[in-house]
Amino acid sequence: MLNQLYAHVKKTLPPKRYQHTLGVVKVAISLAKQYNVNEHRAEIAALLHDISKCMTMKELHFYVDSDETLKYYGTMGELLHGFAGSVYAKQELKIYDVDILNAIKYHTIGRRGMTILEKIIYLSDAIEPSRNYPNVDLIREKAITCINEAILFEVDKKLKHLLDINATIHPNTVDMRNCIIGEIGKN
Ligand code: DGI
Ligand code: FE
Ligand code: FE
Repeated sequence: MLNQLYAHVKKTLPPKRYQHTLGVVKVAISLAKQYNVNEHRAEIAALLHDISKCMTMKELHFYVDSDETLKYYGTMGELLHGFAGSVYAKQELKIYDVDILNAIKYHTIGRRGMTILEKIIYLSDAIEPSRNYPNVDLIREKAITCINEAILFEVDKKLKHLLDINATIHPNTVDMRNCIIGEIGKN
C-alpha cells in the first residue's frame, strides 16, 4: 500500500516537486519520532501533502468543497492545493484518517488548534533540506526543541513576505499565529 502510494506520487508530480516531497517525508518522520507521533501517519501525510500542487484551476475546483472561507480566496491556486489534496486523498486514494487529511488540507495556511501531526507537516514543508532562505537553519534547530516556537518564527517570516509583496493574507494564517502564541504562553 505504501509502495503504491509512493509510485502514484512519483508518477503524478514533476521530479523537482517529488524531490521536495521526499524531503518533507524525511523531516516529518524525524519530527514524528521527536514528538511521539505515529511515524507511518506522518509519512503518508507528508507524501501526499502536495499531491494537488500541479493541478489546473479546473481540477482544483473539482476537488475543493464549497468551504465558506475559500469562496473569497478561490481564485488563488496556491491556497487551494491543500484543500483539493485532502479531498483527492480521500476520494481517489482511500485515505480515511481525518488527522492525515487535515494535515494535507491545512499544510499551506494552517488553522487555529492544529494537532501535532498538522504542525509537523506544516513545519516539515517549510524546512525540508532543499528549502533555502535566511534563518532556515534557526527554524530547523527550533523545530527540535519547540515546534510552536519554530512555527511562530516561520509564520512571522511568511507574513512579513506577504506584506512586502502586498498579497492577501488568509485569515487561517493569522488564526494559526494567534493560537500558537497562546499555546507558547501556556508552556
Ligand atoms: O506547496 P509548497 O510550495 O511546498 O508550499 P506551501 O503549500 O506552503 O505553499 C506556499 C505558498 O503559499 C507560498 O507561495 C505562499 C502561499 N501562502 C501561504 N499562506 C498564504 C499564502 N499566500 C497568500 N496570499 N496568503 C496566505 O495567507
Ligand atoms: Fe504545498
Ligand atoms: Fe510542499
